[in-house]
Amino acid sequence: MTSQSTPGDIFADLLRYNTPSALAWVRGGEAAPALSGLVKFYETPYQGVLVEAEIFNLPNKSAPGSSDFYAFHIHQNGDCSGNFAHTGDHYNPSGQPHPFHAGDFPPLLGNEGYAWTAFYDKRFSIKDIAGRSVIIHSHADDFTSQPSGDSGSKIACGVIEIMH
Ligand SMILES: [Cu+2]
Ligand SMILES: [Zn+2]
Repeated sequence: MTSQSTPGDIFADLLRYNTPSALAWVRGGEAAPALSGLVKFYETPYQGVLVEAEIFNLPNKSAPGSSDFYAFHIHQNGDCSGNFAHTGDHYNPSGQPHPFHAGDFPPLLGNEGYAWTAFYDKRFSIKDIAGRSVIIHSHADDFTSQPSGDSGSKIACGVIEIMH
């Protein structure tokens, strides 16, 4: 009997046995001081990058109107100072509209404040995103509105650091 590995099998092994090529420690700002988490970026045997995120203490799970989805992006600048006022626009090296920015991610899904996700992404390389920021927003991304999906304020930020 033979068994063939799918990309998903390879990705599961990467998450379990490998160290990421880059990571971002994410910290909440004024609106979500208890928020913390880690986003990891893995090289794959393919052209794209495997991204895994684990986030704790997302803030507005019981707020009226909250969908419990949180927009999740790479922003241009790796500067989380000033309650994230200096992170710039979505990472968008090819001048596309939202949600075709290279920095547009699938949203986080909160579960009583906890989110875990992993996805495969061919829109950037790890060297492209080094020194930029990962941002979590207060609301869902509508994947339509320009320039950033009408996703509310920036509630958390982390700078993407290459691991050596
Ligand atoms: Cu954003
Ligand atoms: Zn975007």
